[in-house]
Amino acid sequence: MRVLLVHPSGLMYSRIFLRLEPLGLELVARALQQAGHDVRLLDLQTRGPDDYLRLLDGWCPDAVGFSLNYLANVPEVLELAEATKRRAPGCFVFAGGHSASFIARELLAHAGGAIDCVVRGEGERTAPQLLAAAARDRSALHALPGVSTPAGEGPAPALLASLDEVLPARELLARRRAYFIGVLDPCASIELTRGCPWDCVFCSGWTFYGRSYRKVSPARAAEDLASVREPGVFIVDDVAFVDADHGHAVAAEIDRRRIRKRYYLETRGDVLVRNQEVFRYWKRLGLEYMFIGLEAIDDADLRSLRKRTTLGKSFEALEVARSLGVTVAVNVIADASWDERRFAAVREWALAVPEIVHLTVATPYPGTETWHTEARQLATRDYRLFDVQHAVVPTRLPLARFYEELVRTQQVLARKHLGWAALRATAGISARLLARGQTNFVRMLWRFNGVYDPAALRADHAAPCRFELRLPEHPPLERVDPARLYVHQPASGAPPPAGGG
Ligand code: B12
Ligand code: SF4
Repeated sequence: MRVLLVHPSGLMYSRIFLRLEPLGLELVARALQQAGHDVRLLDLQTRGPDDYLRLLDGWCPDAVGFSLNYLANVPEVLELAEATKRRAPGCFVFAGGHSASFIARELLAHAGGAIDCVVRGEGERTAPQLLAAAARDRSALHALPGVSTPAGEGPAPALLASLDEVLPARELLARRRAYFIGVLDPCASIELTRGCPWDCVFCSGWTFYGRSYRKVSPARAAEDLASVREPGVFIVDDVAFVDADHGHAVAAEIDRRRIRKRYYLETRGDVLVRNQEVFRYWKRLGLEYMFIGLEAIDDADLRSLRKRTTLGKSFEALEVARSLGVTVAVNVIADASWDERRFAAVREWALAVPEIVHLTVATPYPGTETWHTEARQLATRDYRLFDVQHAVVPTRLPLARFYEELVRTQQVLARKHLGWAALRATAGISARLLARGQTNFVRMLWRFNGVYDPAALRADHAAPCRFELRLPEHPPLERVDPARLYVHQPASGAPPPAGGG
């Protein structure tokens, strides 16, 4: 079959700080190639909808698969699916990815026949099975594990036994130089582990994989990395180096093969404190940027998010990170209940620390516990606003005022590391990048005010809305049974220990 895989356009956040390759889709692409399909990949983060329609009309794929990791991309994918069926009624349209997996049934209902089926969970095994079955008979697809169609839902998909079997089809992506994060420009992505053993209430990273945690073998990780041409590498793991021995083994393999890259990774503060040595090793290998999910700057908030760590541990982590000499970015989650004083306190704190501080807005998502405890209070159900930059639950401050405070705070934080100050601090790097024709980083330094604008954020709430998120079918719950949220059911019922108290 001719199969076209499509990643939707980038969200607000990625218009400034970064744009990264769709690694999940590249893995699905390789698995489909291994099953004998002719596969093309189109990334609408770097291309326009016209490019999609041209490819659809010109190449005439037998099947089109959309990646839907982000809830905010749902309306775009629904409209592309509708356009696909209008132009090519026989084309088999399917969708998969993180968010699609949690809202499979409602996605199919919105699509009204424009999406033939949704793949829940990992796509490497299910997508080839699905297309093989679709080539024979499209009427019984809903019996397959991890597949939902308007006719019904197959059982929960099994987790892949090994992450080593499929390497990403990176060569299928044109415009690879468009992918970057900060000064890592251009930048590729790599996965060393999959899943997370913690269980924060606002996060669906752990419920997707049934709170499992799996590792790529060091040999496979190094082989993948050796094939990467970009000098920068984004490690997509939810929490890097939870298992220090694995982190060491991968580093040793990379070291042995003399692979030299510059890395960005995300981790938890308590993991960094506990496993300092492995981070030091990676620093020697080229670790430059680290994102630590701080989420809150007071202990009561950390407890309510079930972060299973303390503020003391977070601050200790910042000390460790500083001692390593890597650039650190942290995230704080702004709650709808915040007033002017709270925003001011965050600004004050953020200006006092040397780290880059990001501020996102607390957002209940399908697949999270907060979705089942708080979704009923939503102020909007417009998918496009579920991007952690908009307030989707009622704010204590009037909404316009909330956005003014939010953007003011973000501006203060951004001024620390964007604009002239950053250009001065990174003058050498900027000049080298420009000389190589890499302009993503330098352009990023100027984009902030064009993208973050309180009036525009407010106006987004008034935009006509065709597709609305469905609420849970039950009243808000006091407690949620996590297993009911899982996309993949882990082999053994018991989750691995998360540690960190
Ligand atoms: C890396 C990452 C990013 C990268 C994006 C890279 C990219 N271009 O895709 C960056 C840093 C840019 C990013 C940004 C954001 N992210 Co992000 N991100 C992740 C993260 C940590 C890992 C994703 C990943 O690459 N995994 C590895 C690959 C192999 O897995 P995968 O993509 O899921 O693909 C597998 C399956 O999903 C499936 N699959 C995927 N696509 C398809 C398509 C088909 C057809 C099929 C059959 C199967 C299939 O098969 C793949 C192989 O098994 C996830 C958390 C997570 N654990 O998933 C959050 C996550 C997806 N991000 C999230 C959020 C909120 C954001 C932001 C909105 C945050 C912000 N601060 O503004 C932005 C929005 C960016 C945008 N879209 O423009 C949320 C999504 C919430 C939601 N429900 O919408 C997640 C779940 C984090 C969380 N714990 O809450 N993110
Ligand atoms: S530690 Fe990070 S990835 Fe894991 S559950 Fe908490 S927020 Fe999600």
